[in-house]
Amino acid sequence: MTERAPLEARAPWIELRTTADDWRSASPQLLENMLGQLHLIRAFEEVVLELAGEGLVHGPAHSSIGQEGGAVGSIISLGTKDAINGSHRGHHQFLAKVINHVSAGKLDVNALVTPALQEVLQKTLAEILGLAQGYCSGRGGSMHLQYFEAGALGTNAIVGGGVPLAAGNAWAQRKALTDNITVSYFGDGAVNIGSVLETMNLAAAWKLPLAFFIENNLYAVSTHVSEVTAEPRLSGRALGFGIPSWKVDGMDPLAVHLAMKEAESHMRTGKGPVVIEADVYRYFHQNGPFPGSAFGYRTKEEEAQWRERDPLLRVANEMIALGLIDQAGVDSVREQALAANRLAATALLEANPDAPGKRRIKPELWPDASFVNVGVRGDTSELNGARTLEPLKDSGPKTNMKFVDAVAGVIDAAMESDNRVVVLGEDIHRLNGGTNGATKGLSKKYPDRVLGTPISENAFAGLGGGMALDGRFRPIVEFMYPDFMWVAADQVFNQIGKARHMFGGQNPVPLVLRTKVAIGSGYGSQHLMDPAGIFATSPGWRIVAASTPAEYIGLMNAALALQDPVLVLEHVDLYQDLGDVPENDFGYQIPFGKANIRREGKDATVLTYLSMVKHSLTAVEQTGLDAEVIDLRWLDRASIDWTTIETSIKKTNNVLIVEQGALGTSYGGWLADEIHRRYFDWLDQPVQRVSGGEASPSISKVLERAAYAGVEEIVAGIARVKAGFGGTR
Ligand SMILES: Cc1ncc(C[n+]2csc(CCOP(=O)(O)OP(=O)(O)O)c2C)c(N)n1
Repeated sequence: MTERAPLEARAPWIELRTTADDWRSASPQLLENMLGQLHLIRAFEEVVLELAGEGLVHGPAHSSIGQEGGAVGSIISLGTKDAINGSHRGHHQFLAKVINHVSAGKLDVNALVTPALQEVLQKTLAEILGLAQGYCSGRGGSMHLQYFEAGALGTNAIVGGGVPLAAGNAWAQRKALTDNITVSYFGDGAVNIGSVLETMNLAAAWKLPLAFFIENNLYAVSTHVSEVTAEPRLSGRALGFGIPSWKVDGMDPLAVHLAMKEAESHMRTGKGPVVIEADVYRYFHQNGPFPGSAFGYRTKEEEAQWRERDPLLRVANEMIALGLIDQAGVDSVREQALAANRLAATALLEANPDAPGKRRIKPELWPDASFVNVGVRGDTSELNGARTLEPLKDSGPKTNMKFVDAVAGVIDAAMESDNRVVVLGEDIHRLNGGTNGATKGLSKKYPDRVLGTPISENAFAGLGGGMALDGRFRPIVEFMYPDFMWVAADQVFNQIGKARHMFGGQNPVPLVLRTKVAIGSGYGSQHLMDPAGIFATSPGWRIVAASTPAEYIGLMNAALALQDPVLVLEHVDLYQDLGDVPENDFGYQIPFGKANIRREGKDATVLTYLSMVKHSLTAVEQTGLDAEVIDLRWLDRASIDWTTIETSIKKTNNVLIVEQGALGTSYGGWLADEIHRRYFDWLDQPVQRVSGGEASPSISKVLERAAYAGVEEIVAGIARVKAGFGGTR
């Protein structure tokens, strides 16, 4: 007979409800703070909806009206150094956190709005309207509210997208030996997305002080939670990851506060993450000033029932019952909150001269259109004064070293000299340096800064992004193969690449992402891409690619010094190559934005990078063409060396771009386009290109070789260039 024993989850899962005793024991100041915050936030969003109704809010305005209790209850006890982030519906969390910050956790209901608070309301409203005086200079708007100094890390328009970033912040909180915590807010809809679930696993495995705060308002746009999951008690998700979790009535801010206090003591004492699910309700539709019932997915009766349990009413009534305030006092709080928010709006609006009776945004408050591209990346001033070296031209003493040892060596040196440097990726802590030996020796020397991750590229890339945004640590993230960037695409491109610009251009994102191109290794269709083209056409990223060990050292050092995300490309074909590197020197940088002319010539300019540099040199020698071979080294559009390229093109008047990978996602596409635009008059023929074919390389050796470009294809490319010379040479 089979034996069957019931198993129990390791972590507790409880529902917390308040009693009359809890209200009696709550400190009057706490309740006063709650009442003040709830009213300030409610009135703020009412004004936002008013403006949305007048057509003054460009884009969506997702109000949280009705569900303020979750944010206020959970944030009210947090300090400035505790951090939060949130989703597209984040006005309430942002305001609660910033109000805490500027009021030092103490509101006076008789004089609710201090000048500092008035400024908060105005700057937040200005941001939502897209105005220059907003917290993110108008770049972020309603869905990207960030005020770092207040511990508001930034809200996020990708459902679940902020959660991995919060994990990075939580990692930094703990690693910096603080007991500060990080809270990530998201909705019921986000509970079903990979970013959240991957991060729950990672945070639990690494015991991060991170609260996953679910605002369960029952609807994702118009889809009811019960339609999309078989377990609509969403805090139950935590059990699968060994995370303790609380379910609480979010219309009762004190209940949320008490649950949070329990959760805080868990997190602050190093026990790891928590999940809190607050049942809340948004009175309005997904965005805009109409109720959800107007769109037919829920009833007016349901809305009325939830409104009866309004969190503002709840706190006011409990306080009245306790004799802490009377109705006139509550009315005064409401009036003060409304007046302050109206005043904030008035400061930003004026009568519209073209539409009598209507308002418009004061024209002088818009950002200048010339601000559009400022801060896509930083200004590189952080590299000023760095020691640079051109190691292939340097005549100092040299050591012969394998490329892969240069990778491990320079990371080792960086970790030795800067204990902010942290390395993370799959298996990098084992196998004598990961799958290729590129992190050899590091886990022994720096066991707490070499982090072997779960197979969760989206979560651990985002965690690196969160560390970078936080700034206390310098992550080097490894993707075992470049194609895995698609798995992590949200964090890589929507979050890490866009963060600086989206939040106003000031927030550095110093993250290094290493990956190896493995074309030729037989790993097939899903492992063998060259990602340079995708990164080059995505905002925010810088890209470096070394063709020799000595240049790798200098490029990695520059990448680590930069305040931007930098993709550091490697190639399996290069790992075993030997090259001379400066003796006992892992500390120099390759000059920023400088290509390297590897062969001077006058007949054609060959632009290439990574392993294709050596193949191009071979091909040029085979053909006898007097070509100038330029190793680009810096590949992104902001760092590429136009001076060297231009000088060469003006000399040769012919260009061949050489890359190894597939045609569709190729790097050369944008570069050829740019060269045509910049140097059309100097070109004797269209830019010629060598790349792989349309197919991603297959596992079959023959088909793989047919799919990518090598020496033969470069020779053929050179022949095409020669054919284009015409009769003059
Ligand atoms: C990855 C992603 N998918 C879809 C959307 C479009 N979208 C924006 S908000 C939303 C609903 C989110 O619901 P929930 O997570 O419950 O948050 P709520 O709006 O209820 O606060 C959707 C589908 C998005 N922004 N991101």
